[in-house]
Amino acid sequence: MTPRTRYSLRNLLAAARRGHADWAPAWREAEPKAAYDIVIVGGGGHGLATAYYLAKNHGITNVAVVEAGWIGGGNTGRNTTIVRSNYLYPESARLYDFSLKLYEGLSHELNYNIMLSPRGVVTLAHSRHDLDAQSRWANAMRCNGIDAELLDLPALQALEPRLNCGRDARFPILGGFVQRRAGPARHDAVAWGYARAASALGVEIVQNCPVTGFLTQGGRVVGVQTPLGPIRAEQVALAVAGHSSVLARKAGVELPVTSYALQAMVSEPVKPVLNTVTLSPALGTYWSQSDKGEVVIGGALDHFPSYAQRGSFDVMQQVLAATAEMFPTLGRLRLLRQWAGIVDVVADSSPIIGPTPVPGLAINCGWGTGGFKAIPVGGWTLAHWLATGRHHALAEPFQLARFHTGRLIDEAAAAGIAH
Ligand code: FAD
Ligand code: PYC
Repeated sequence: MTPRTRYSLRNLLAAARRGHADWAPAWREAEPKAAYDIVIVGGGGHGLATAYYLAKNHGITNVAVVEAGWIGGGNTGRNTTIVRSNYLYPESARLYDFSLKLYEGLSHELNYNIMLSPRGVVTLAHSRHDLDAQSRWANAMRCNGIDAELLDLPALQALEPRLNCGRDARFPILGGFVQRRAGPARHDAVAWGYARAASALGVEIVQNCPVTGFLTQGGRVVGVQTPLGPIRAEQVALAVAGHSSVLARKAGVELPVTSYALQAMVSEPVKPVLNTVTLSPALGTYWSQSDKGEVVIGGALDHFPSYAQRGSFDVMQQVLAATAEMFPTLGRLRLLRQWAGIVDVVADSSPIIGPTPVPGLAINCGWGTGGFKAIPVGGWTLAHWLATGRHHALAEPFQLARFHTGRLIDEAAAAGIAH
């Protein structure tokens, strides 16, 4: 044993005895002040990223993020971490690819390893119709300057050798396509990285503080009500995902959002068995392997609206049956955990970013099953609106007003897991 390793072992022992007692907190835990320039409701990725970019891009630091539970405890810490920009329409392609580019530099930007792993996201085709739709989809991506490669069966099998590509499979595969720049990232790290960086710039993070209502004056929102008392603000921004419609209604805003449970599960950890993230939109199921070795298996939305954060048994059963058919080797694994999050679904499967009809109240919601990948761009563009009172060009098409003008951007087909 070298002197150096002896020294580190001594340090390790001392650290084990001390526990976490003298660790510096990554962000300051604040008691709310009476007033801020901006209060952001919801300490998920979108709320925290909004706070960070307000401070970083616009120099606005008199900001509080007010979170009902713990930061990242909502969908941001419950998702299956797929980051991709393989959308169909130019508006979405621009939005999600900007986000992917921010993700590509995020570990460096935040000085926090978010473990982005561009291992490729594969979408499977099970029919002639799927193949035609995917050719159009991949070609649209390339026209929008985003990488996409169509895959025939041998290419697919080479990429993912354990995938059941047999002719006699219950769900035969005809081909697919891959976005190679896409892949998973560590979800908690995204929340913690933004929280730490925002806090370092002066943003206050208040946890265990549910917003229960709004302060209004002359028809304008001028703050929020909480169990810790009222907090005044020149502007309030909501980033509460599945709770958006409930909370917005308290300010008199009706949102075209329906909330559903979306579930996922992980197996016991095993050595590397999956190379990519693979989705079968037709089966409503997808698979990847975490860096710890757990096989991550996700399913489609529950069939009915709900705020019960657990996910129903019939979806789980269907997902596991599809898993055993598509990856027969995975059929022998034991499940370790199953969980769900409440996601905010909008009719055209696209987000809502910007003002509401009530002055002083802005919103970021409607990401449904797919907003983890959009955390950087959601934060960037909402911060732009709050700081300047103007839409960021990327967010302009995604206003709430589109439900009046009818200019919907229907991304249901590219939503990965439909929402
Ligand atoms: P959240 O992270 O949910 O944060 C909202 C916060 O608001 C919560 O912390 C909540 O406690 C808080 N809040 C609610 N009400 C109040 C209140 N009254 N006062 C104060 N705070 C409040 N997306 C992808 O891109 N890729 C994926 O692979 C993917 N997989 C998914 C798998 C599952 C199982 C689930 C559930 C979702 C998945 N998503 C995925 C979707 C993604 O997780 C969400 O779109 C994204 O995390 C939304 O982030 P957010 O910050 O808006 O919401
Ligand atoms: O947005 O890629 C996605 C996704 C897949 C499963 C759930 N969300």
